[in-house]
Amino acid sequence: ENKAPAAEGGTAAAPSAEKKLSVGFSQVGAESAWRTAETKSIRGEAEKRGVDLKFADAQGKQAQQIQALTSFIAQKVDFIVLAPVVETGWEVVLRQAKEANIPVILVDRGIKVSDDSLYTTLIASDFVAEGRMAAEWLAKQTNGKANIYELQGSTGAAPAIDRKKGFEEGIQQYPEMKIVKSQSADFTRAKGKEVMEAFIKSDRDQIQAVYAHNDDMALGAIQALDEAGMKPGEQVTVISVDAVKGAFEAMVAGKLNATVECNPLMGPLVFDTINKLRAGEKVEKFIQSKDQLFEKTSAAQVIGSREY
Ligand code: GYE
Repeated sequence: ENKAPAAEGGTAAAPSAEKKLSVGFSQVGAESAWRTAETKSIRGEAEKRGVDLKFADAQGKQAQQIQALTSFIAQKVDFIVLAPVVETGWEVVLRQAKEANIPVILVDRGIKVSDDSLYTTLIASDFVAEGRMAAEWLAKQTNGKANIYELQGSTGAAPAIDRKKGFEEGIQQYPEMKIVKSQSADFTRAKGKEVMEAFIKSDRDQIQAVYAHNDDMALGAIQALDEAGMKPGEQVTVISVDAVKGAFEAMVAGKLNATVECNPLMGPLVFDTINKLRAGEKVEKFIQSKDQLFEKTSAAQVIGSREY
């Protein structure tokens, strides 16, 4: 059979114009300020680096994420970036990506799979650690005695599962810290207000502290507490996670007591990681973002430097 001349030491075909790196990004949705900050960071960085980014917003539905990944595979993208809305149900589509030799980079939320070769790396915070930080802060703030009302994130999502787990571990050693009621408010401000209104209706005089898995739900809860004349940030201690701008504004106003940062500005790290993989370098299976807790006492000095 006739071999290509290049294979016999002839002149290799002239290299075509450098093909643009193509990346398919399947995003959860636009449920919170944190989420839109993450989207902005990844899309902005792709723009800056001249990457052909195909973006798909799944409106919070896993079926739409799976559809997007199937389409990225058909388009033969070079890499897939996935922020998985829930932990389970990814085996089939990730196996298809693996068979198509398309590396998958998870951002922001982890997954449960039987074979972890189905994704290359996870770039995220440690949500269990965030839950523990929130619990330890609340224990100090309340001298280890509080009736806590918990607003959980989206059912089945890694941050909701792990922030609950870490918080429960953190309060275990304090017998007088109790989670009296706990319900999902799906990471949104509107649902956070709704669920808090229900808690107030049934348990008004018992509520001493609110633990929200993200700032958007905390801000909704604060609105409900305000409308019920319950002094959030003073009579009721409120702590949440994300550290978005709205949380700093609420802390400056004295209505939110503390928030644990979960950094969404992953754009540069995502594309640096892709470049390492393209250069054949090994990357860690879990690339962890560092988090820290902010309190209302320092919010006024810090708010000006916040990027999201
Ligand atoms: O805390 C919340 C968003 O997955 C870490 O999802 C993310 C969470 C974040 O809706 O605001």
